[in-house]
Amino acid sequence: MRAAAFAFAFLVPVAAHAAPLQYLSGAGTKAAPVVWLTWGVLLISVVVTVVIAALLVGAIWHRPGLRMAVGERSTLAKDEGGQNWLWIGVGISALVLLITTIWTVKVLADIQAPAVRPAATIEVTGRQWWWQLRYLADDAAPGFMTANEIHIPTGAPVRLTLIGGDVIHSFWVPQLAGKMDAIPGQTNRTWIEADRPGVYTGQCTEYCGVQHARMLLRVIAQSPADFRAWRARQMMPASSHGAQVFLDKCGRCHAVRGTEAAGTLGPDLSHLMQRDTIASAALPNDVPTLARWIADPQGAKPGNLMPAVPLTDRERADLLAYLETLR
Ligand code: HEC
Ligand SMILES: [Cu+2]
Repeated sequence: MRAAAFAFAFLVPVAAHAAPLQYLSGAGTKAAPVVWLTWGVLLISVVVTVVIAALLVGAIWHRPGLRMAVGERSTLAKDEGGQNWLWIGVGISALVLLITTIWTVKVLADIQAPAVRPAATIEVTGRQWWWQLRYLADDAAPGFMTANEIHIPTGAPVRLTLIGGDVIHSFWVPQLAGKMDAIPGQTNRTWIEADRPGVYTGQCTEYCGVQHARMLLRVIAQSPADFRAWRARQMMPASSHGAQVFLDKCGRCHAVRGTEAAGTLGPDLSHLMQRDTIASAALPNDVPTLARWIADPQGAKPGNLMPAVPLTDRERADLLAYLETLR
């Protein structure tokens, strides 16, 4: 019992802290009631388990059959109080279940829709094996595309519409919101909100092929001013220096705004260098990693849908220099 209490008091928070996908702590108005519910149900479950274990041990100990087994004569008589105890047990169980059910339904209803108008709407398309992001145009800014790193302003809800681009994926950022599937041919709506700046890691939670495990995403919550600045930078046309190689070799799958490269099979690269990671948060975004990625995408993330494109040394160098300008 002491050991269990110790585990609860210390190990659970430690584990929650070390894990990249934390679900025992939240960071926003949507997450808060869910986290309370999680801890509440966890606690109730522990209490129920302990009570049942104690009753079971007590029952085994006091059972006449046990004494019989150790040599006494059976004293098993008609157990008069038994029926009452049965009903008390059923009543308590039903009450506990009812409380958790009502609590769950209430939380689901509370987080159904944001209380105020969302600050932005983002169409999130799950693809093998990355996330395509389309910020929809609103009064504040025109729309644009990006990938894998969802920037949001703090303290305001952000509406997400989820689509499956090829197979079924599932969107989950545990510190901000529960899971929701991204299904081809269907649009699911959810929302997220973060109350403090930070990077919240998410993960695809519906098995979707060989690189499912490396289909992460990151929600980057920024102060509203930082978010506006980021969004403004997204609107700048991408520099076109050295773009010819890119257009020839990569443009059928990747888009760079303001150029003829308009492919959609791979992530939009207009402001590639503004992302901290590539390949759905599987790799850091720096020049050596980009060079390795372009030379051997299959070595870096086996099975992903980008082929190695044959390039001369000169083309490779120009291409990398060009990618570095995509800020
Ligand atoms: C046949 C289509 C195709 C071609 C051609 C292609 N790519 Fe890709 N590329 C992809 C796909 C698909 C991904 C996403 C891989 C993943 O994360 O699973 C990707 C990912 C990337 C990424 C990581 C972007 C991010 O934010 O995660 C970079 C950088 C990139 N490609 C650069 C290039 C360059 C440079 C070329 C030309 C030499 C090129 N690609 C050619 C399909 C392609
Ligand atoms: Cu997936």
